[in-house]
Amino acid sequence: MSGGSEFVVVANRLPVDRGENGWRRSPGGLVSAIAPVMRSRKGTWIGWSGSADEELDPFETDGMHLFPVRQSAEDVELYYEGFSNATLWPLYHDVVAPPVYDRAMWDAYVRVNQRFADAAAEVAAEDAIVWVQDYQLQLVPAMLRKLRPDVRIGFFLHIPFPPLELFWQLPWRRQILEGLLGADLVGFQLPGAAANFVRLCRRLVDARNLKQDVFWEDRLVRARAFPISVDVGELQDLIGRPSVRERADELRTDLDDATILLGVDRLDYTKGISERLQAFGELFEDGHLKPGQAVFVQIATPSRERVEQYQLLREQIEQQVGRINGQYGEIGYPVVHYLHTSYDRAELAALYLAADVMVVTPLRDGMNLVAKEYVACRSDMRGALVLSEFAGAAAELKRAFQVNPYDIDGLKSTMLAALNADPVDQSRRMRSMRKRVIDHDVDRWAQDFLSALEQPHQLP
Ligand code: GDG
Repeated sequence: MSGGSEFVVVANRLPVDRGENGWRRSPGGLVSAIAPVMRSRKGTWIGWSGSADEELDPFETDGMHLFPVRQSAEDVELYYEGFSNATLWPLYHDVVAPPVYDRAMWDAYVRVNQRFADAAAEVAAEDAIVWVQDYQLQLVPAMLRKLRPDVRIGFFLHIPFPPLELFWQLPWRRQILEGLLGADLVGFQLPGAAANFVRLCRRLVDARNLKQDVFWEDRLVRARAFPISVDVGELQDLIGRPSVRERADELRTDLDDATILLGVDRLDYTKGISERLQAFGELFEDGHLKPGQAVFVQIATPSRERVEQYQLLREQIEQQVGRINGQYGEIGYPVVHYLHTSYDRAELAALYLAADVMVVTPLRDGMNLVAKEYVACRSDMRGALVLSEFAGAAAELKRAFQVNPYDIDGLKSTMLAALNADPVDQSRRMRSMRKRVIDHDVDRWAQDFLSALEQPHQLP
């Protein structure tokens, strides 16, 4: 049985959100990079609508065919909040929080992955290209291959792939690995992640390999790095708008022309928010900064609010912000502005334009698009980027002020260096980082992945 789509994307979420006037395309680079390919190739996007227990027929929006996959409230709890976000997410991010290993969560993960694979098998045309996204769907490649050996399957992991020594903890390590090996091409953010995967294939399932090509069940599975990027065109359009520039000026005025340090993150324990606030507070304690002279704006977008670790993190960060402001702020001059909310893209662009120092200090991050967005927005060649060595983006943004986020003294001295960088140094660094981001935007990422997937590859 085959369907009519030559090109199929399978992702946990559909690329749309429900607005007041119906469905709207979700913001973000992945959707805008893939949308043109979807249109030109009669593509279908398979995913969940975001509401539990919702039965939706396939529909069309913004020139894309969408094929909703249902999830019950129990699936959301066990497969999404559970196995995806309480097991895999911390395990793949250097176990910065302890992963939960729960058999009922695993059973739900298998069940929901099968549902996605069945949907892909139903909609894919003969010899179609199917592109599966991310850690929630690692079993889909092998499940789909079993149903539809004719299709070409690509998989891209947006988060890090851990070293063997950590992956080994997973009670279902073999099943996950064999799930991924169902793909023809497995894409990672960094070459190191691809190397971790290949090493694991050798050790766990005795697969032979030639460099990054793995031989598995009479097939060739290629592991490669494709660092994801941002939609430079969209950001350039935003910063060109007079309203965005006016808003950036207004933000600076509202903050009394203090030096602005900015953090923009989902409220997630991998993002190193607490470490950076600790370091910033100590700069006041040590007398390097004075209230009114510098201010930290931390946007913390609500995320995974039903997962316990995230609830604890929120309490911890909010207490910390209160403590820092109580200790170092003055009337009219809080030192940290903490905003637990999400903004539209125009407001984010205005914040990027207003920020003197962008502080991106994850403890581990697959890539980190915020760092690249900041660089893409600074066509004025001003501003400085403090960037964790543990963000995938550090491999490309070599001229950022790089830092080990676990080292609080290092964070302090690096923030100070970024704050005090002279304009010539800032502009040299920014020019070099911008070249990289502009030459390697998200369109190029999607094209590179898809052309590698479509390349003929046979066993030697
Ligand atoms: C995963 C990986 C990898 C944030 N706040 C708002 C908002 N954002 C946007 C940012 C950025 C995106 O969300 C966040 O992307 P990141 O890459 O920083 O982080 P994750 O969400 O953890 O993403 C990561 C990425 O996948 C892609 O492969 O880079 O390593 O963890 O675009 O601008 N957008 C809006 N309002 C907000 O308040 N509209």
